[in-house]
Amino acid sequence: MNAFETRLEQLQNSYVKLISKQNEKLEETNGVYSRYKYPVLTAAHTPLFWRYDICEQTNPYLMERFGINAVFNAGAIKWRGKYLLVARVEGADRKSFFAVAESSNGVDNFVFWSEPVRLPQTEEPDVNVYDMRLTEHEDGWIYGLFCTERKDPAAPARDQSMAVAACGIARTKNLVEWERLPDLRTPSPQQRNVVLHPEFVGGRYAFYTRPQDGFIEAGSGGGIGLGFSGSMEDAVIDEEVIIHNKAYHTVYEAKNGAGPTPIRTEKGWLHLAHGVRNTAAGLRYVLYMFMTDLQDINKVIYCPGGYFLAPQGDERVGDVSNVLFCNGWIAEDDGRVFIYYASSDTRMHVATSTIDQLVDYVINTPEDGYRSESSVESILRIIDRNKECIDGKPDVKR
Ligand code: M1P
Repeated sequence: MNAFETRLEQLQNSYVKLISKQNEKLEETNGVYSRYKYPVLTAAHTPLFWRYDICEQTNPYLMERFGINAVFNAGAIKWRGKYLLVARVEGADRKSFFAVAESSNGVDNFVFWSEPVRLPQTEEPDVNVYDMRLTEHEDGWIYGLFCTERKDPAAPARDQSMAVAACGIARTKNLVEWERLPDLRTPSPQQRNVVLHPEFVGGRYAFYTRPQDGFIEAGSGGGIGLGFSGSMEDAVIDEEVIIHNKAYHTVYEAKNGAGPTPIRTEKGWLHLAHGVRNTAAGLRYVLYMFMTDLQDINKVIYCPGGYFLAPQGDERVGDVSNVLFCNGWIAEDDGRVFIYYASSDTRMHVATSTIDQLVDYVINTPEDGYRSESSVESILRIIDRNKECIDGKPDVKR
């Protein structure tokens, strides 16, 4: 074998080793969910065919021709028996695009489909697209709502970072061919983290929104909003009502945003969202949960205090460190839930739980009392209950 062939074989061997690796559920758990040892998708999971020209004549050094920087913030869906992630794949050039990866068991061996998603454009082409939420709507379509980012036309020449974020909409029946619809129009100047509710509400489409004044700062906007539109072909929301706002001294003090499509349970709609606060080390993104009423989806009926999932160990470090973000989960008919979350804008992980565990967590975790004294009171209530429970059982450890 010559040097080219040897290198190609090495590349192929390490790729096959990576996509064949079995994941391991971590033993340590808080009883609510279990994490897994290895990320389910990374930049190295992207096919060699996308990154390398493997013709010796045109690429004698077998150089990478298109670098991939990160794979993160994936939408998720169970489709024809497979677990699919529609990942945000970010090139070395900073541009993101979408690509579908599939697995047979949802926890390992995710393999990308042969080509990235060919996303049709609107009259105003996207500069950057990211964070697709997939919703199997009762109208029969699978919708992908995502952020489309374009340069702010009002940006002065000295500022090449000013952008406008809006909600792009595409729909599909097979996750291969996508129909692009006009971007969502709302009263807010910018939108990110928009999620489509899976059912009609009063005959209309319902959207969870995140109004914001500027590109990064939610500003006077912020909070998770709810708005309605009679159509998806020309989706317009006239009024956004905030159903879960940012709040002082919480994990969603600076901003928050809806995560994946909510899951219907007997007790209410389960929501997973991200909350952001500012620290001396920069923004910290964690995941939190809440539940809304089945009949009145703008009514939050339970909201456990604090975070549900926060960056831990290696998850803390990446391109944008100290970030967990989730825009995809899969609820199985047997009650299992696969939560696909990204760490530090770099890689994808999975955590598993069940509907019963998540509902129990949401209903029985004390709410945020907004003061240290209330936290102590919550602990004292648990201690009191434990005292009653162990009464006459001398062996129980305190
Ligand atoms: O870098 C962290 C996240 O920042 C944005 O989320 P939000 O609009 O809620 O602040 C998004 O760009 C997201 O993709 C990113 O993971």
